[in-house]
Amino acid sequence: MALETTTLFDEADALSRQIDASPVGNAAELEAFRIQFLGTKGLLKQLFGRMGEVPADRKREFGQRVNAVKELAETKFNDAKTALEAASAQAGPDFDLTLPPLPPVPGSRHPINLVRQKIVDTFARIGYAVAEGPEVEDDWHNFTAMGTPEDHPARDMQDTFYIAGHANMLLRTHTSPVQARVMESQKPPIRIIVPGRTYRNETISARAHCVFHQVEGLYVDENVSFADLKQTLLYFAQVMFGEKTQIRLRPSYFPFTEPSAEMDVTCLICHGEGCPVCKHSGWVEILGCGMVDPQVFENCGIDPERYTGFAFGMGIERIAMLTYGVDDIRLFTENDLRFLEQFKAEA
Ligand code: 2U9
Repeated sequence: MALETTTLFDEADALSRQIDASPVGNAAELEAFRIQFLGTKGLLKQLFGRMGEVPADRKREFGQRVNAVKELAETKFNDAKTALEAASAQAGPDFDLTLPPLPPVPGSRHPINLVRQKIVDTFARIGYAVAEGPEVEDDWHNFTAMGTPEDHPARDMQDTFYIAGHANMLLRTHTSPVQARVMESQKPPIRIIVPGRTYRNETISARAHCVFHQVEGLYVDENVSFADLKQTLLYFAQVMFGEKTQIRLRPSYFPFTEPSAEMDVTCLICHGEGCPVCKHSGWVEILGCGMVDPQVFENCGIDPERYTGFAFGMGIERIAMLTYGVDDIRLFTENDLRFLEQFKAEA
């Protein structure tokens, strides 16, 4: 009897070690553990069932020992169950393949694209055709034909991206070479609007970027005058920014136009009242323009004795910033959805 009692106590100890060693790392192991140790026919129940074999004076001690082993099993079971539930909650619920799909998230047009389209549409209404050309240009079309001589500082490596290993090839610094190419291949009248990406070796900041967008325009025919230029740009400003918009032209200089001017419009934000955007002047600069220099016509095979023309150019980013009140040009290239989604209603 004494020997058997020792064996039952030893069995309780062995069961405790077995519980310790049993794996409960996943749902299947946990369920097997429950059945083996805690189930109605489990090892703990079986050991309790042998109480009859324990002498009366040690029954209490044996009951306490088996209860301690049972507690060990229950604690291990409950801890593992909690841990598994937490892990599966983190992994998310299983997919229910019968659920209908989430509605598609509609995209939106980029603000640069919206402004470009509005400019192009405005000129299309008065007979301008869109012209496009290569972003990798030769220095003849980008600089020489446009009146920028070989020793001009704009040609410096610091201002222009040259194509390594290809002498005289560069990333266009403006869209003007497209107009030069059109004039080489077409006879006047020419009425074109030229949107496109341009490159300048600028240090990137809130105000400047090395990749930006321009729209330029060119009108060549007999008897084109500065008055035509002014009236065309007034029409443009009033369609683009509202019919009450006023314009003013200030004398300026460009290598490809003579005379040249910069055009201001009444401030898009305060409409002339004065605000930080227009620095309280009531006016904001929107574009450059002028009468095409006769030398540029000559360079592109157009007879300057017979034809005159005007041209203008504007930065799309600048107009988008003024229109939407954007204060950092880098937002246009960062593709942050929180920024881009604001233009959804416009698309
Ligand atoms: C040809 C002849 C003349 C295009 C012109 C400007 C004035 C101008 C700037 C505006 C802001 C460039 O993006 S910007 O920095 N452009 O001020 N552009 S006249 O003149 C031409 C173009 C082609 C054959």
